[in-house]
Amino acid sequence: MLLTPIGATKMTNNQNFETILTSLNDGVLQITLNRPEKLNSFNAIMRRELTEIIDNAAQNTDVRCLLISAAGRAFCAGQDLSDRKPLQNGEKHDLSLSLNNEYNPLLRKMKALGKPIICAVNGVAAGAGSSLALASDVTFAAQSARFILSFAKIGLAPDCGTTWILPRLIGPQRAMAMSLSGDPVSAQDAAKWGMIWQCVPDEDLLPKALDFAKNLAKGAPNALAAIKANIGAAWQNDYSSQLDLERDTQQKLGFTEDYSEGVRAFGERRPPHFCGK
Ligand code: LHQ
Repeated sequence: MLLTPIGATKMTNNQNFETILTSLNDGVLQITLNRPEKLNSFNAIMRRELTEIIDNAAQNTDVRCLLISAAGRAFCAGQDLSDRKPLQNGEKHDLSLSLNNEYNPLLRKMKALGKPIICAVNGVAAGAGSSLALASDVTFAAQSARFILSFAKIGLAPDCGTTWILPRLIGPQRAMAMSLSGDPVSAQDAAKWGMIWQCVPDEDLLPKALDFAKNLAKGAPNALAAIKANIGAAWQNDYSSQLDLERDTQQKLGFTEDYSEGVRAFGERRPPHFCGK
């Protein structure tokens, strides 16, 4: 599926990113992986730039929601394997270095970011490309997209958080079969299994994902941050701790201006205007 990012004419690359396009409209920071000739595979520059974009988004109160997608026919083919050829002296790469120094910090930052990250998977998502989609908070995929845990095909095991997230989303049996075989899973199956939020017709992907993101951008930022944190925490907490966490969260949110505004707007039968306080 060939995609032109929505609002491509408005895309600003004022930070001079080499591998990623960004634009900020209506509170939505649209992030477009832009190495289509390499199927948007991750090289060191793209890892660094994506991390910088997440860092900047954390600081920028104009950014209320993020939307990650990609240019061209693929979403992301994972690690750029041309960077992984044996070194000239015949030595092998220590793969823990890029995981420890680049991928893992990026993924931790995505999870820690107090703003929702929407992902629109426009084509194949392989290896770390699948992991990126899974690490997002809400993932849409085009009907023609597929997810491939291609790690085993090149003699590796899934990384970038996949072995943690995937069994929790789709159960250990499906996660195991996907990981061992490296067989592609269609967007339709991914949606049926709960690996992603929705599979949509190719031409609807960006409009639907953007609509969803724009709606979230109008939401109460503290509430959205709390929802993201609490659903994330639920995977580790027991029931009783989660009840305590919900109580503490609701206490904090109950003191916000946005909660007062939400209740007032409900009474006045008008949309709320949330300010993030
Ligand atoms: C590529 C790539 C690619 C470079 C297609 N790199 N060029 C983390 C940390 C540390 C270490 C290691 O790994 C990781 C995590 C990982 O992500 S490991 C997994 C790495 N990714 C893969 O193994 C996927 C490799 N690619 C594929 O299996 C296929 O290309 C897919 C299924 C993605 C797409 O298949 P097709 O649609 O048939 O396209 P293609 O294979 O013909 O590729 C098109 C071009 O893109 C081709 O280049 P060319 O110059 O011949 O047109 C490929 O060489 C290039 N490409 N993936 N990862």
